[in-house]
Amino acid sequence: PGRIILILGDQLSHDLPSLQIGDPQKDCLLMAEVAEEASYVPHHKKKLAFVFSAMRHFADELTAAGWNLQYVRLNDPDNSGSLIGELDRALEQFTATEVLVTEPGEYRLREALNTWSGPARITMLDDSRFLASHDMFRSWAEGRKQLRMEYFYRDMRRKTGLLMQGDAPEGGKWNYDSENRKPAQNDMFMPKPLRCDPDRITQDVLELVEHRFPSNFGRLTPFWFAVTRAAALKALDHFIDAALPLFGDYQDAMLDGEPFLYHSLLSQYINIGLLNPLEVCRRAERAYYEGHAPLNAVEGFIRQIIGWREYMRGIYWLKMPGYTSENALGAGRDLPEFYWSGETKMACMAAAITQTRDEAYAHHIQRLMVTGNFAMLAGIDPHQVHEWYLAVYADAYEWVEAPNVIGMSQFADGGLLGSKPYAASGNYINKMSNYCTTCTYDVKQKTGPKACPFNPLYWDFLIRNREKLSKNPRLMQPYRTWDRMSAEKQQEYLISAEKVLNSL
Ligand code: FAD
Ligand code: DLZ
Ligand code: SF4
Repeated sequence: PGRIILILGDQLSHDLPSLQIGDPQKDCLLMAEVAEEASYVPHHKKKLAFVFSAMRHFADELTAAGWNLQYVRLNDPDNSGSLIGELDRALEQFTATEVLVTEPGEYRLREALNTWSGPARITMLDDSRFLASHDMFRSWAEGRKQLRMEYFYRDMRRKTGLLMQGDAPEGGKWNYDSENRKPAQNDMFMPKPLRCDPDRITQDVLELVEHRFPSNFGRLTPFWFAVTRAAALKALDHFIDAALPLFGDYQDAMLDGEPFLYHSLLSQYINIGLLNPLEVCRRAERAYYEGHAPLNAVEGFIRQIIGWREYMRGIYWLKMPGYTSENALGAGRDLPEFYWSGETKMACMAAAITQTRDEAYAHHIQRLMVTGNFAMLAGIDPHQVHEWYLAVYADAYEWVEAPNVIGMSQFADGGLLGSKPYAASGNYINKMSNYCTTCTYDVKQKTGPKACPFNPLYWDFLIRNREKLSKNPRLMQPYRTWDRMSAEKQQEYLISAEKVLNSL
């Protein structure tokens, strides 16, 4: 008897370890669309359609390649609703003594498989699509007083040889971020992301999602994501040609009406398995050596993938379980309703949220410095913030989302991931975007009913958390500034902040 090879919805890679060692003559593949995965958070409609359509296309490719594959659709009458249930059901049909699975990306699912008491032995394989294994990350982290991405990143550069000249980094520096902070202008020529037309399979899935999840967040159509590896490769080529050269310069910029700027929009394809992260980096590196894109762009892009992305995964597995309920600052306010409706007079927030609703996408600085920054300043319960991010983005899986939200954006892990909270007043948003020019609020006003809400909230946040944050060397300066303010000015800030908070 052969084995059952379970393939999860974000394991759509032909070089997946379990497929590499599987035997198409003997083994049976199992893929299942299940209610449990589709609703552990109320996923954005576009995300659901993306996952199901990509799963169906991948299943067809595997069948065409000669595999014996059992595919369970969400609406199949016998669908048990969970991956474990589908595994049990498959084992009733096939006599198999072994189940093979590539390690799931999320702790929840790994636990469910590890504690499964079904009639076969489970073999779990390391996910070779990541550069750093759990052991490697753990031994890197052990014995360090502080974990900092930059040092981990350098090791990943050495390990991959990306942008290396022998032992030295290309160009003499490891990091060219200081060149990557230009604000964008409205009259710039903007590349548009590659749009794919939905085929028959995708159209079926769109109907399914509309029918089964009518009240989930997000606009389902127009739906233009790539859902096959071939199309995702085209999206990669398009990004390299059209946007990579200016990716670095405008990486931190935000512009009203331009949701994508020079970003790659590749995260959902990488995370679901259609593109391999290392192949994406090699492609970008080639563009540098061919003289198509400058070093600051290519280094910055590669750092996000072999640096941040891998680092986030390492932190996740180091700290789970428990990481998603961390709340170092004791924040407890409910997530405001406008995170779902977009109905707020704050122009920057409205732009980030409506774009998230329409595209299941926002770029990094919007996630970090607009919606994330606001939630932290307002003292929103980090677990609710985490669940929102996990639901609304097409690229969101807990292993990468949680460290970004709990750690980087909310400082809820108390500084494990970042050396200081990413807290900023309206001034930062004004510098990096043009949102303030059309906003009801005035970014220059510090207090009072017309003042940009980020301004009083910034100070209120620092004062609210003074005991926990004032010893942070990187926050000495703002606390000194506060202490030099007149008592009257301080009072105005706190009263304005209270009014903002009461209105949420
Ligand atoms: P680009 O700007 O083109 O970057 C290139 C690639 O680098 C991305 O495709 C991605 O693979 C990688 N990358 C960049 N930054 C990060 C990062 N901080 N962590 C991990 N990978 C990174 N990314 C996710 O993939 N899933 C998430 O659920 C997610 N949630 C986030 C939540 C918050 C609060 C924040 C601040 C960031 C989050 N990120 C997440 C990271 C980042 O915002 C997205 O990876 C990026 O916006 C995806 O768009 P892009 O492909 O156009 O990225
Ligand atoms: C995200 C997702 C969704 C929406 N649906 C499914 C599904 O029906 N079947 C499946 O196998 N996987 C799905 N996924 C992806 C899983 O949630 C993902 O594999 C785990 O969270 C581990 O990262
Ligand atoms: Fe956002 Fe404040 Fe600028 Fe309005 S004024 S767009 S709320 S930063």
